[in-house]
Amino acid sequence: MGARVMGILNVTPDSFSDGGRYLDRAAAIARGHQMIAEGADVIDVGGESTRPGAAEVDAALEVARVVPVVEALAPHIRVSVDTRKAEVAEAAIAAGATMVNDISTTLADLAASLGVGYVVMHMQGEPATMQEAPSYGDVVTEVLEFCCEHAEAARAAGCTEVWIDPGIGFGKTTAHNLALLGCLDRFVSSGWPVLVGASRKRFLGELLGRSDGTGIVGPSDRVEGSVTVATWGMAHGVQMVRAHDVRAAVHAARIVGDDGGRPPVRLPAEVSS
Ligand code: HH2
Repeated sequence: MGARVMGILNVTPDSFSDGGRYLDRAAAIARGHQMIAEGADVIDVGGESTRPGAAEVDAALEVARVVPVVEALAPHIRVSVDTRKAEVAEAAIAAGATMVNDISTTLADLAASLGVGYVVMHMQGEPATMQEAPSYGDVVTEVLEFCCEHAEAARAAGCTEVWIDPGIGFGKTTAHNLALLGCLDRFVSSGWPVLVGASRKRFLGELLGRSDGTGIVGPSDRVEGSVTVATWGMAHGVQMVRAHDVRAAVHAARIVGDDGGRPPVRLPAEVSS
């Protein structure tokens, strides 16, 4: 089976990759069913972009975007809600979501009291300004300590399912992202289940653009890079990847296999014999 895949479904006009594609409710629900068919384990429904520079969305608008989609998909698959707002998380849970993906690390008490899973993600600053001047002493140690402290606090608050996520691209330069990805085994060794979301992010466009001299490549040209990073993560024991391209991520998870792909990556019997 391998690592789990969390499919990304942004019901927003402005998300950096799928913005505007699923703002229409029917289109969002159809995409959700497509991701189910592609093998997603969880669908992460968001009603507010948190891309660099994004402004906050009013809670009522976010609820109106997210709730009907959660309601339609929750009978068919596990749904998580990607939000920073208690009001939105509560409404999504009432509609069937069983996980809170909280980039602001403020909703642990709520997740505990409603008995749902909780994701602790690291972010330096706020989306509106986080990419202006990200700065760390030792990025890996600082992000890992942040994740573990918040995960402990969430557990102390009563959460029984807590994930940690280094927050690729959230107040981080390309060098910071690469340092974190290079040390995922330290996150895995913490004992908390690790989620990584690098899908189609800008640093991939920078790395690809640099190598062929054409500048930063756009989100739709970052699919293979996303699968590469997801595979890397799974091979280092990451237990869930957040992905726009669900089919590709599911295939990667199947190839890497059950044991987190501890090297060497497993081979099917017929290939290894
Ligand atoms: N990345 C994004 C949003 N939510 N949650 C977790 N746990 N980890 C991530 O890396 C993460 C996240 C940003 O990606 P996306 O949802 O595609 O874009 P946008 O914020 O523009 O809607």
